[in-house]
Amino acid sequence: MLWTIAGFDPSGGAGVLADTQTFTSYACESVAVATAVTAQRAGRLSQVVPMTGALVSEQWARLAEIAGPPSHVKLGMLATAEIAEVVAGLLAATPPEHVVLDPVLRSSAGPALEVGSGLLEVVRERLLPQVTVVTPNAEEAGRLLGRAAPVAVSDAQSAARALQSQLRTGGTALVTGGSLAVGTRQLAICVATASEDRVIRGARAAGDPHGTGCRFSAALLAALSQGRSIPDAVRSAHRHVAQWIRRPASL
Ligand code: PXL
Repeated sequence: MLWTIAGFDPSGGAGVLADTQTFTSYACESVAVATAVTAQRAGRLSQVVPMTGALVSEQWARLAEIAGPPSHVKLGMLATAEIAEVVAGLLAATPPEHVVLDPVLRSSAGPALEVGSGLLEVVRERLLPQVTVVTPNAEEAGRLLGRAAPVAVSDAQSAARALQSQLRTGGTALVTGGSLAVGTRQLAICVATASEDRVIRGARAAGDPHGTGCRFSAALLAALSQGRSIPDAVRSAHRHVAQWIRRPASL
């Protein structure tokens, strides 16, 4: 059973709907805890209303009563420092086998999702040490490290290495996203594991980035839950997202 803790995007482009769709396409069962309700469509996000920390905790508790504590968790938009604190406490109480963090700090659709003050600090101090895989894009990697967003692949690789040292022992940091282009047709996913640095290249699909980060990290968790190695899971998640970008869009 895979868990996603993330925001609700009614269009299903990003957030919990995107995550559960992705899990289903890997034939994984899943449940979802909503952290915020948004009003948006691709390209226009007009409102974000966060849940309370108490409501997030209640959702988690009811699920745990039927499913037991989670073994595989994906964290997406946590929306507020209060929610991130609650989630950090729940993870610490029963540490899951895998926690994949997609550190949503801002929406690609605009400033409406600029997150509550203090969230960055809670993510850095309370969540990163509990995470087994973190998947920032270049901008998020820069914010997490308090440095400029990496532009060159070599800078992204050193950012991944710096983040890896802050994760749960044995964790993996990936710096990913379409901004890390290699020529016009490929992109680089910079991977830092406990034992090595490597760049995995994938096809660069032209298209709307909305929801790609959510789907990448959800696919990664699904592939890891099926026992795949990190490089295999990364390639699989990349292919999954590239195919999704190329889909005939209806919304
Ligand atoms: O892609 C970032 C993101 C994550 N989660 C939710 C969102 C967005 C961007 O709009 O709405 C719920």
